[in-house]
Amino acid sequence: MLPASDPADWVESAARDRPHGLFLKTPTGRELTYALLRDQSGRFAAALMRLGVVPGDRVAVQVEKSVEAVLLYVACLRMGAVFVPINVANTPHEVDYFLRDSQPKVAVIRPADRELLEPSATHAGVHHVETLGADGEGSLLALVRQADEDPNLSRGSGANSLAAIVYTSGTTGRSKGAMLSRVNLASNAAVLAEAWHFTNRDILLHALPLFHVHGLFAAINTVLASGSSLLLLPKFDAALALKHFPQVTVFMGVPTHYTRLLQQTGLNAHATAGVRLFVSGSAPLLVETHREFLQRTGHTILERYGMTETLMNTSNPYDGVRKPGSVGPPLAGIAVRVVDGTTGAVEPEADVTGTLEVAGPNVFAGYWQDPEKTRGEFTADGWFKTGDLGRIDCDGYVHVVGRAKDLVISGGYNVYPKEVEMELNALSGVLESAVFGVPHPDFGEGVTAVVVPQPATVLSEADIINSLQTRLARYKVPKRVLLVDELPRNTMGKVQKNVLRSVYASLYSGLSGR
Ligand code: MLC
Ligand code: AMP
Repeated sequence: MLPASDPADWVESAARDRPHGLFLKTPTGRELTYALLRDQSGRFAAALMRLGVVPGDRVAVQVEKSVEAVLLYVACLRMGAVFVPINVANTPHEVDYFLRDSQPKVAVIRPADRELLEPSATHAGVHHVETLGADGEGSLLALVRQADEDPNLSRGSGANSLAAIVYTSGTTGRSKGAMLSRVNLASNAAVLAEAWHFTNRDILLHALPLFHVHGLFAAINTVLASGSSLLLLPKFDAALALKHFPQVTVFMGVPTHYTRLLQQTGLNAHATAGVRLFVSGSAPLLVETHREFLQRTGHTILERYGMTETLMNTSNPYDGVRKPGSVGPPLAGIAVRVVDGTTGAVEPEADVTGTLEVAGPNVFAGYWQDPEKTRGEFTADGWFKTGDLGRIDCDGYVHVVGRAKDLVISGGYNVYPKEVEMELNALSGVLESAVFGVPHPDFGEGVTAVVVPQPATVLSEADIINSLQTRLARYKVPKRVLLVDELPRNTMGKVQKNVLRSVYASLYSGLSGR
């Protein structure tokens, strides 16, 4: 296995050993060698240091995907600052919470958002607000240009110091920051580089967002740890991805990427001939998608399973059987077990379904400023409770069969119904609501709401959706809101979401894939 060196060493050793090796290129012809990555990320780090950032300080970032956004991330890694990525879809209301909670020293935001977000930042005690646009414009680059490319970088206080805080919603409706240490990142990247046979000859087509663990850590860190290269697309677009396959050797995507690729008539063995590996994760890949992709391209998608709190846990093998519908055995050094959801007893037998628990160097350090929540998510013997339901078959392959947690995964983004229900219930005229997911041909699951209006109140679906859009990121806003007289409840008074899921199972079946 590759040694799990500190993330700062990835850049320094690649720049020293292969200064002319390519780290990143873009479709518009920009290229960065590893030597340039070292120098330019050094300048970003020096600029942050001039703003007073020291190891352990948080740097919150809500910017469009760009080469500069990657450099900013790498700079934080190298100088021991704690990177706090924020989804660009998050509304000012949501960003306000992230800033107050993470208390960053510096917030880097899109130029157009300065006026909107500066009051929140000031209120949250952020020392400096800098801007960075998709083409590198904004105040941050002005600082970077004046900065030294070879500053004296300290990377923090050791392997267990924090590298990132990534927000993830929860069943209580409140987002919590998952604290990821340098060793979490380093060990996972080393394991993935080894498991997926990354070498410095690989080029990864990067079409994922930069604010989640998939695009940031599974993708970029694996490339950094193996000295390979990225072809950075600004976002996923199936036609564009197809056009770029001849230039790359690896693609990582969520299931929606694969279903959209399958709608491209040009997707075939010839178009994908140079790609040695297609990886899928973040949501369940349908067996039909797996089979159809194999039929059309001759490639067997490799499915893996991860979480914000644990990075990647399991992966189908590179060599060996990649079972459709399974996420593969645990990765090297990581343990996965199945426990009885009620008693917590470990299931010794294969093929028994229960709750999945994980242990290993990949498991996060806890939730930011929430020791109580952290305690609740770990067992007494130190295993992390994933909230996923699964079984391990007799070959040791894990199958994720459902979720114990009330969660919808839409296009690879997690949506916790509670968060949406809280916003719905706060709307005038709403008596109560329930949010759930049902099959959606494009997003896998479509966020869906039923709403009971207050007596003698007239509500409209369009008005409700419009109101929610000012509060919640658009991917969390229900694709449909159905007005009903009452919610189905069991004898205990609990809303029966399984009934709702079954009643509305074909709500989106008339839609095409996109
Ligand atoms: C966009 N929209 C979505 C959506 N993405 N709605 C529901 N679910 C989604 N995932 C909405 C937008 O709000 C907009 O709505 C409309 O779709 C078009 O927006 P867009 O920006 O043009 O969308 P598009 O580019 O097509 O995005 C779809 C997507 C994207 C699938 C490419 O969602 C995506 O990149 N998903 C990847 C998410 C990811 O990286 N997950 C990893 C999490 S880490 P309107 O109303 O404005 O028209 C993790 C751990 C692990 O899970 O194991 O990896
Ligand atoms: P997140 O909190 O955004 O990191 O999402 C993590 C969740 O995504 C996991 O707990 C799973 O429910 C789900 N997930 C990730 N990968 C897979 C996969 N390959 N199959 C099924 N579910 C997955």
